[in-house]
Amino acid sequence: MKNLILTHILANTGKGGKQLAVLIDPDSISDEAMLVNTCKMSTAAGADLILVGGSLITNGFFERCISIIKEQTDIPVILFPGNIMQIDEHADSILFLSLISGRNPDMLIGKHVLAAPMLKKSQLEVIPTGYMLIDGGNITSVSYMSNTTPIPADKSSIAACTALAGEMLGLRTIYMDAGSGAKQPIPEKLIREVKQHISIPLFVGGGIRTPEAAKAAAQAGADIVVVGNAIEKDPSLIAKLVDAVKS
Ligand code: 1GP
Repeated sequence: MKNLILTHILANTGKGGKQLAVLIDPDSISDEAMLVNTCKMSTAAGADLILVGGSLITNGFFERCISIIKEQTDIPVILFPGNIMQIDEHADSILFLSLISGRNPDMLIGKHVLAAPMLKKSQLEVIPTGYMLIDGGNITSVSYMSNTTPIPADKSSIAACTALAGEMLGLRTIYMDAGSGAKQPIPEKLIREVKQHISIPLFVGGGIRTPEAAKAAAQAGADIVVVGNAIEKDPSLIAKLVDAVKS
């Protein structure tokens, strides 16, 4: 299986480079023009990655969403699936998420057994990822839908040991998420402690709404800062977020 995107992420992380990932939730796209605009803005701003996924897709726009993104931009498209229905081989790769902050066996391995044969047949690059939910001050869709309890935001050592165990199990990246629309983004102290314990790339997202918050996450140790909601509301923010993360 090709490893182009992970290799690129590792090369960047190895040099201390920071990346911005634009998260597109197909369920939040009200019209195709809006999606085309987000792709154009992402390309012009130099965003590094586009993640596609959501807790629930009710508008049937998943496959079409990916094909529009692929038509509009050369930025790598990574699936960030909320469930096993969100697999489309027109994307470039998939974060194969094991929800290691939770104790729901279905999210740790169960869904993966169902998805594995589909992924094996596809051309998608599979990136094994330890997915960790951190409490962002409100109950988010992902915590409700996954039936798991997030790690408390002031328990940095639990987060650090969880990420370390994920790396020891062979996972290739860690994604720490306060959940889409979190009241509070993940505290810098927690990001810093997790980063000190692992050597694999670290995605951080959830509740990041401003260039300042994106910069703070990157400086604390996030290798890839993920922003969704704020960009949906104002795509012109992408350029400022890219500048902030890379500055
Ligand atoms: C959610 O980490 C992502 O899974 C992004 O969150 O939509 O709050 O930016 P936001």
